[in-house]
Amino acid sequence: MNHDHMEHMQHMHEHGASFPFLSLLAGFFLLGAVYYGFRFFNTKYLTKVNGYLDRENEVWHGACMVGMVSCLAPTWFGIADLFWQIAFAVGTAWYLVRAFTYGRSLPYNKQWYDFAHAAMMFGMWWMFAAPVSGIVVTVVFTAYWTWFGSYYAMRLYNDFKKPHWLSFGQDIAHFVMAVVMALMMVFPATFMGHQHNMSAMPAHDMSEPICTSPASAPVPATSTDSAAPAQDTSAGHVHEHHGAPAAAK
Ligand SMILES: [Cu+2]
Repeated sequence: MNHDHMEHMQHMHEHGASFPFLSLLAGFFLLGAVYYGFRFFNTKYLTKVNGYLDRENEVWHGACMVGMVSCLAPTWFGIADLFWQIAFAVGTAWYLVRAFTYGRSLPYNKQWYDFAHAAMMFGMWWMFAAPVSGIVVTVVFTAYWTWFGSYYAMRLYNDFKKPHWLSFGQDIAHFVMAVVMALMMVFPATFMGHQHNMSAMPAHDMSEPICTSPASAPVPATSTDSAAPAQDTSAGHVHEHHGAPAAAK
């Protein structure tokens, strides 16, 4: 087996394995968006089950779900990064204001819920903006998402005692989001695989946002999933970019 062939197999493997993984995750969050859409519109049902209505919660949770889809499968909707940067900045501010004002007088609410959601919005904003980077950022966000995920793992466990699809839906949505976010912080390159040729950037530039739409970050033709097999037929020079960072961009 020659070197070129091995590289070819590696190439095929990347496109065969990473693409469905990210798409499946995106599909999950798309379901989450549908779920929060349902919650938003079925006000009577929600009031009956929960005993209260909080439509801004449904809006912002839905935004998080669509934002996750945009991050994992940027071509599905083609929403610009700038949109999410603005939306999640507003969301962060929204929950901070809420935490200190009217959120405190909502009988079903707790102040720490609003802080947790402000941090959730901030985490989403970070995915699309990533103004600075470094080990401290990684550790802080990973710690936050691990705490967030653990809390919802506990709630999922409790869901089995008194099952209801509404509470299960919100708990699984939060839990999976926390797990994916924590993994994104630790393995950013894995989650950029859909848009970038992973092996072309072994030392991923940490200052680059993990979530970038195709519009704001045009990718080289060799990185598109559908075009890949056709380019693998020549004598082997097509793969030079794998080991040569200078040729990658
Ligand atoms: Cu929430």
